[in-house]
This record gives sequence, structure tokens and C-alpha cells, in this order.
Amino acid sequence: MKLGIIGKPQSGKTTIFNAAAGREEAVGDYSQAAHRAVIKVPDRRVDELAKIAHPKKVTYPEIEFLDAPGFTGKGKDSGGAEVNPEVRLIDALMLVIDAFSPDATPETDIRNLIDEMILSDQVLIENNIERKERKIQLSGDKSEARELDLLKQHLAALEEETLLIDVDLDPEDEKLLRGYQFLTRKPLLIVLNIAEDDIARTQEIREQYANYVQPGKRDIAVVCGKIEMELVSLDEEDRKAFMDEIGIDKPAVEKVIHKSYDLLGLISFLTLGEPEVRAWTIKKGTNAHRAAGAIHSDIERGFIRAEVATFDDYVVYKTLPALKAAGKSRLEGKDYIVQDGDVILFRFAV
Ligand SMILES: Nc1nc2c(ncn2[C@@H]2O[C@H](COP(=O)(O)OP(=O)(O)O)[C@@H](O)[C@H]2O)c(=O)[nH]1
Ligand SMILES: [Mg+2]
Repeated sequence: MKLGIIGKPQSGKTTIFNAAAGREEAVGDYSQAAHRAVIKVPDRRVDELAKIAHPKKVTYPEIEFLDAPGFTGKGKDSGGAEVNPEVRLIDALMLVIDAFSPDATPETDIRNLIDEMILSDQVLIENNIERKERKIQLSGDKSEARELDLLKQHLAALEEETLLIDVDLDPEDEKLLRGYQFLTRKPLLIVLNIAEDDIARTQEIREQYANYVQPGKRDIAVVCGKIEMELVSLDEEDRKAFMDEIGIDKPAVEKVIHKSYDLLGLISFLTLGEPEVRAWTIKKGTNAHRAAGAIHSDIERGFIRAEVATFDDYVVYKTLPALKAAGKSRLEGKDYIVQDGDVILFRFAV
């Protein structure tokens, strides 16, 4: 799963990328270079289970971040220039907004970036409508008429400034259009990059922008990228002291990572044993059979049952026999829908 960081130049994209990835790419240089990193999603449940199992290895969930320059921030005046094709292939977008510089205009910038995404989808659709109409005319083949119809509906929606993620589609139609990878159909995390002096006002600022929040579609995070980037460069002790000083209890970038994970529609289930305690990433709604496949195809193929306990019960009872004795573990079959935080032992035979 991939998340793309976009925004106008100098909004702090690379700064936030560095904070999330623990990297030291140059900032403030108007560079158009893209950066990539696989980022660990901090998960306190993994840490807690590791205290119980003392494993040799601890593995966190991961998502891939792409720092993707290329948006202009000029809104409708951007001309709908084709974006970096890699951005189209991404699963969710993080829109970084300058709310730190003295002459920042965050509301306008959000509007402009969204307009730019709309325009880019519009151009893509217009080109395809033209191409499809010509094709249907030439061949008389009507099989693509439905797709053409949908493209026209989508174009009309965009012209009214409706984001495509807000257009309801039945699954068949969704499949027809999936290949287009419309930008405005992707979940969007708006990250307000605030000034150091505004950290105490984080909550207040978040509320100011609450109108953008739409569960599963859009979310807001407020961070000071500059401080966050400094935080990751410190060792644990200094970091703790620095956080105390500025009055925060954990890096805000953790929240950004968690919100990205949520917006991507991802959850984790956990496994533990002596070799490894691990969180596995699956799509919300995945059944136990498919979840087993996330670990190994053999486990999926030879699936017998899943022994499941909630994380909260696991930390109380600490072992499967104790959980069983207390009636806190369940035997589930292939169709069980795995829940976030389930601790699972798969029984399988190959
Ligand atoms: N004061 C302040 N400056 C920041 C913050 N985030 C980024 N900057 C500065 O803004 C400039 C542009 O940052 P950069 O990450 O390179 O932006 P990009 O072009 O979007 O990748 C750099 O000089 C950063 O130091 C912040 O939270 N506070
Ligand atoms: Mg940059």
C-alpha cells in the first residue's frame, strides 16, 4: 500500500517525509526530486505483546510513502498538467499545506490543490471520452457504451466541483473505471503544517478544519513538520526531554502515519511466538482464510481453524491455555471477518 505526499512547492512535503521516514533528504531547496521510503507504523500492541513473548524479532506494519513534487498550487490556472504518473498509482494522498509561514493562506491552498486534482481528472476524462466516442463511431461496437456513459457522468460531477470519491458507484461500474486511477477518487489526508509557536493551538486548529473530515474519505492532521523532523534525529532520551519541553507526549507524525493507515482502509492482526511478534496488514473486511494467506500461502491452503483472542484479553491472560480456561479465546472458521487487534493462531495442515 502506497501513500503519496503532494502539495505546492515549499509547503513542507520533504520535511514531513523526513519526519515520518527518519530520513535526511534536503529541504527548502525547491527540489523536484521524488523520495521513497517504507515506513513502520508504530503499534503499541506489538510492543505489549513483545513484553509477554520475549521474541527474537519484532515486526511492525509498514506502508510506503512517496514524496511526490509536481503540483503547482495554482489551482485552476495550473492548466491541468499531467501529474507524475506514479502519483496516479498511489492508494491514498497526503496533501501538505503551508500553515507555518507568516503569509500562509492555508484555506486558499487547500482549495487550489483540490482544484488542481479536479482539473487533472477532468483532462484525463475529456481525452478518454473523445477517444471512446471515436472508437465507438468507427467500429459500431457498443460494448463500451456503459463506460462512456459513466465517464460523462463523472465529468459532470467534476464540473460541479464534486470529488469523485463522493460519487456513489455500484461495484460493477467501479470495476469499469478502476483503471483510470482518478486522483479525486483517492482518500485524502490534509496535513496542516503549522509553525512552532502554534503547537499549543493544535487542537483548536484541527477543529477549525473539521468540515473537511469525512470518515473513510478525508481526514485532517495538524503537525509542525520542522519540530517533527528535529525529533526523529534525536536519540530516545533527548527526544523525551524535547517533547516534555514543548508539551507533547508523542510525535505528531505518529498520528499522521496512523491516519494514513486508516484512510488506506487497513487494519492489523497480531501473531506472537518465540521467534517473532508481528502485526500483519490486511484490508478491513478480510476473512480469516485470506488473512492466513497474508502470512503464508501454505497456511491459507491448509487452513483448518483460527484461534482468536482480542488484544485486550491477551495482555490480561497472557497465554492461550489461560485464555481458553477463561473462555476468552474463540475458534473461528474461514469466513470469520478479522478485526483490528485480533491476536490469532492459525491451525493448518499441509
Ligand atoms: N518554520 C517552519 N518551517 C518549515 C516547516 N516545515 C517546513 N518548513 C520549511 O519550509 C521550507 C520548505 O520545506 P520542504 O520540506 O523542502 O518543502 P517541499 O518543497 O514541500 O518539499 C524549508 O525551508 C523548511 O525548513 C515548519 O513546520 N515550520
Ligand atoms: Mg521537497
